[in-house]
Amino acid sequence: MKFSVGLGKEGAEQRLEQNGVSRRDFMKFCATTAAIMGMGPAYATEVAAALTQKRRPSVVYLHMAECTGCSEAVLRTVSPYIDALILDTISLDYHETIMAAAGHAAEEALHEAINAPEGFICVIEGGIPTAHEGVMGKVAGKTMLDICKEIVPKAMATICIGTCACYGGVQAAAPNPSQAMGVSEALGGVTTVNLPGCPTNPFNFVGAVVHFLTKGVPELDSDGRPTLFYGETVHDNCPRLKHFEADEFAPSFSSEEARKGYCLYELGCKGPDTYNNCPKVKFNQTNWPIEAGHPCIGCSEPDFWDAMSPFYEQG
Ligand code: FSX
Ligand code: SF4
Ligand code: F3S
Repeated sequence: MKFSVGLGKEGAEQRLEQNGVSRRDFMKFCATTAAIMGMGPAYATEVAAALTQKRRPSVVYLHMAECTGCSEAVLRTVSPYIDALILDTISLDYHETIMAAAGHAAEEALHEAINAPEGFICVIEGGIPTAHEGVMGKVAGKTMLDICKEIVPKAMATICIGTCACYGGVQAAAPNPSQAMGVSEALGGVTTVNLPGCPTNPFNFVGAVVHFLTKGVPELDSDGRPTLFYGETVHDNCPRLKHFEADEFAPSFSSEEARKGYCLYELGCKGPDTYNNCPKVKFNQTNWPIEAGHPCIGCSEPDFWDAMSPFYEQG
């Protein structure tokens, strides 16, 4: 079962227009994606070509233990309608949250997609419960652990979307009764492209897919994160950095200093220890935690939640 059919460049642009994405919006989106990938404006045309290519990669999107916030972040984006772009760029053959098929029809779609000769990209959202051979997390009568063991080795690449799939995330918070962990760890160290964040910024997802389509697997750091998106800390690019350097800290959320944009370090900010591009990319190209007046809680780090809490104090 497919959500749409590949029609080539003109067809893709037509479909996007039908979804309210004008060519101008589309090129703006491509330029933003190029910038996030560390490329100049000229690269936008290559991004556009990758996003409208005739043969779109088949994607199997699996849900494990999580809150579906990452899917929501991708699907609830505002202008220029990243959801339409993503759904148009990839051939999403299996996604439990949004696919129309259910039961045996859904299982059949999955079986077809993972055995297709042209191959597929596996996207995983959520941690893997591993206690008692994984029985605490099941889909269609199989443990999440067994589903991953079966599908991940067959994929051309596996992208972990969200901190849970990358490292366990909220599910792995102490006392972690299900022994939830990230995909790589649960499968004995298999290589995954990790896009942490709770949730992941949809632009990092699009950027990773475009990178894969144009240049292959991006360079990864020792935690499996593309250095393109996770090469600098939140603190490195924070607009409040000048106040940090001048020892100007907000003593409380309701203080005059907080209103003036002073540094949130004394209110628990984990930005200095957190690698992510939120200050540059923002969510919905609109805002991000620190600009909205809330400290970074370190949501994209491998040891989030335990090592980053308590959120409102420095550890
Ligand atoms: Fe939720 Fe995604 Fe957090 Fe996890 O996000 S926003 S709990 S990273 O896997 O759905
Ligand atoms: Fe660094 Fe956080 Fe202060 Fe920003 S608010 S300068 S990230 S400590
Ligand atoms: Fe997460 Fe911190 Fe960004 S909490 S969304 S990494 S600012």
